Amino acid sequence: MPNPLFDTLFGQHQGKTTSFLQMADGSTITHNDFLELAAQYANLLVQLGVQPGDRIAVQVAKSPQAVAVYAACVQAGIVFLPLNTAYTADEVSYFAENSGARLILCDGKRSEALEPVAKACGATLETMNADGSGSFAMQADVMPSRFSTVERSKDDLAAFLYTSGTTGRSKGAMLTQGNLLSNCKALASEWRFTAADSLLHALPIFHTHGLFVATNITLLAGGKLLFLPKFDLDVILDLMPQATTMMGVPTFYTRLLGNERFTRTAAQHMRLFVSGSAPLLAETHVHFEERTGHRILERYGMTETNMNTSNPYDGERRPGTVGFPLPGVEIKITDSNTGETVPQGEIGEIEVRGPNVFKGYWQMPEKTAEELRPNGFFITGDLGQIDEDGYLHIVGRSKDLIISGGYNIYPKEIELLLDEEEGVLESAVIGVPHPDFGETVVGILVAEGKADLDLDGIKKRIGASLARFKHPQRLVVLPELPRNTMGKVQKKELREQFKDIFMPALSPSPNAPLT
Ligand code: MCA
Ligand code: AMP
Repeated sequence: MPNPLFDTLFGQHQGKTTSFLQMADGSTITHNDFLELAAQYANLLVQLGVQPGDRIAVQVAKSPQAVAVYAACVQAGIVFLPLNTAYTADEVSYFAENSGARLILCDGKRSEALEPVAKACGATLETMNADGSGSFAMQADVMPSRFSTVERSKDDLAAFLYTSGTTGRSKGAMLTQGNLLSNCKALASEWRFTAADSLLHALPIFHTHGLFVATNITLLAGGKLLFLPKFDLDVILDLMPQATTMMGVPTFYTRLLGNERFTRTAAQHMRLFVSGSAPLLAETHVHFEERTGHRILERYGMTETNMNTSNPYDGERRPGTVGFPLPGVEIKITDSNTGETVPQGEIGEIEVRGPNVFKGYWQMPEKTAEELRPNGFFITGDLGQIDEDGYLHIVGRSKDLIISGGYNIYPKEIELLLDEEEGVLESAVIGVPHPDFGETVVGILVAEGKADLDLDGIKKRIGASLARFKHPQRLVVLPELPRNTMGKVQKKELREQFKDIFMPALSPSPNAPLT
């Protein structure tokens, strides 16, 4: 049965004994062994009552088995919904309930916390531990290692990825087979991926970057992933001699530059370093070239659109820019009030159209209509400018978003929790520069009357329902928030006021109490 995504990424490797995944200890899994495991999983999913079009919520550690769950979903026509392992039970509860997940797959250590979540939304709960073991593997073990691929078309849904919103409510971005396939085809070709490539893979696989970019491209090209559970500088440097390419968020590259083992010789044989998910400072780009002779290739994407633009493989990779639209993708810069294209060189809202652009937000037609125009252009919430040579520069964001180490954090979600705290009149959450994560979270509080705020207590209480990476690194009390004449909080002023608190040159101890 035709299933474009499965056939192109996975089916083409049936019977091949070439290695697909290589672990840090040198052990490998061949394409065929991987596909047999995925087929067992697909058989099990069907037996568990999961049908084509159903969603399964997957919050498991990065492992070959976790990738096989993704492959099984594609083969069985099930919508794959990966979740950050840092999410709390409260957060998972929202995603499971909102998506109507039929099954929740989680680490055994989390099953007690997630059992009530599964029960509340009528989902089955199965476990998959970091080593692949658990109730799912146990049942899959006796399943046939062949599965009759479920027919799908390119317009069928393949995955849901939740992205937070300015209102604080996460939205399920519906991605079709065609979205994922068109994008990885464009990228593999632009970045010249072949079966000879070995990609150093230290990104998480619950986001677009690690899954739909790094993994899909490698599958398409028939190459190998040097598959690491997480970013560990020493392991990366140990394995680099075996790699040809690497993809990472800017934090990966600043951390590499901070290590003296990362030399020109260490990187000499590499073919390509790609950066994305957050702005790569032009300064990092320049230091990287000085150290290694390589120019990092920066690209720009979003959960809703996959990748939109890329610096050229052969031409000039221009620091501080995200390059040109990918083949088949259109970019325009518009006036946010009128929606009209602005004159070349001017700053405006970045809009994107192409086969990469998602189908809409799950069960949120109004939100979809706000961001996806009837003519197919998606309003990204990023502000940009196209220079005279056609390179896109991202100059800011019209959406209130913080990107910390490549993870997106929407201030509203944290502000809603802070505002509920006793003694807090109002709050504003901002992102400030951070030497390792690029940006980090600071919460500004205004107390009610003369209330004496217990900042440690507040941190602890709001932390209980927020993933660790969203926790404010600092809470600060101000007598009032700056507002404009319309009464709107001026976050720009706050960002300016606190811009140096974590930057080493001006604040030697980022943990020093703020007065
Ligand atoms: C970990 N921590 C963080 C972050 N990561 N805090 C803020 N921001 C983060 N990004 C916290 C942990 O909770 C922990 O806190 C402490 O830092 C150390 O944790 P550890 O696991 O050791 O962290 P790490 O391994 O050093 O992780 C940093 C990292 C990681 C390698 C930068 O965050 C990472 O892999 N980021 C990549 C994210 C990504 O793939 N983004 C792509 C999104 P404590 O010690 O206090 O408990 S896709 C996307 O954006 C679009 C589509 C695109 O264009 O790609
Ligand atoms: P996400 O919601 O995780 O899909 O994050 C998408 C956002 O990450 C974009 O809207 C941009 O704001 C940001 N982003 C991704 N790549 C880049 C880049 N190369 N430079 C600057 N921002 C980026």
